[in-house]
Amino acid sequence: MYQVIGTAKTRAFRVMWMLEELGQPYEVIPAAPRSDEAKQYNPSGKIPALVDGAHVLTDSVAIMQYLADKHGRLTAPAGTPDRARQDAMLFWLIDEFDAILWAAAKHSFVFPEDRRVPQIKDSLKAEFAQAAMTLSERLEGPFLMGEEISVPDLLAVHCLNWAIGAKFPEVDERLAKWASRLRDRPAFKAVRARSA
Ligand SMILES: N[C@@H](CCC(=O)N[C@@H](CS)C(=O)NCC(=O)O)C(=O)O
Repeated sequence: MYQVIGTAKTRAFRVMWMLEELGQPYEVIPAAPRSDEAKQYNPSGKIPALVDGAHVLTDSVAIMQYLADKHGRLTAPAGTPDRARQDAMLFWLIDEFDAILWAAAKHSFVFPEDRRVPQIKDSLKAEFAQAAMTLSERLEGPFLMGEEISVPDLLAVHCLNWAIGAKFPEVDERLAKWASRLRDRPAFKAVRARSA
């Protein structure tokens, strides 16, 4: 059985959501970031990690994509133009959503107080709002890549949830409705229920 290292309050949520979508059983080892337990799986202390048999894999997006590839769902096949477009969306979300939210977190509570620059947060919020607008304009079908749910949908919705928690600006109605449909999925709700 897969083991997910990390709690649902962190990026480990993404991995749990993917496993639920794939219908794969998993066990959660609720290690906190930077804890000794987390360091047993990833020397940097970062979570999530995934234990798959003899392998320990790290980075939430790499893990989601690995699982999608391995089980042949929620992804376009590797080596196709559709996959290149899906990967481009994934990397764009990492740059424009995840990295912005992470920078805000670092300047809110991750860095020691003397390294925080709280003034940067207004600029990060504006940048995020712009990216959310761009994403909304790109939404063409029920899912980010069209008719089928894929890895970028999970990453984007997790980031939007994170943004709400971090008190970032609200997104427009189109994006909010799309995110709310994703949150209605049984797999999303199963992670919430399991971690309640
Ligand atoms: N790119 C990595 C980032 C992992 C990450 O920074 N995780 C946070 C928790 S959500 C963490 O472990 N932070 C502790 C630290 O940065 O020292 C991923 O997506 O898994």
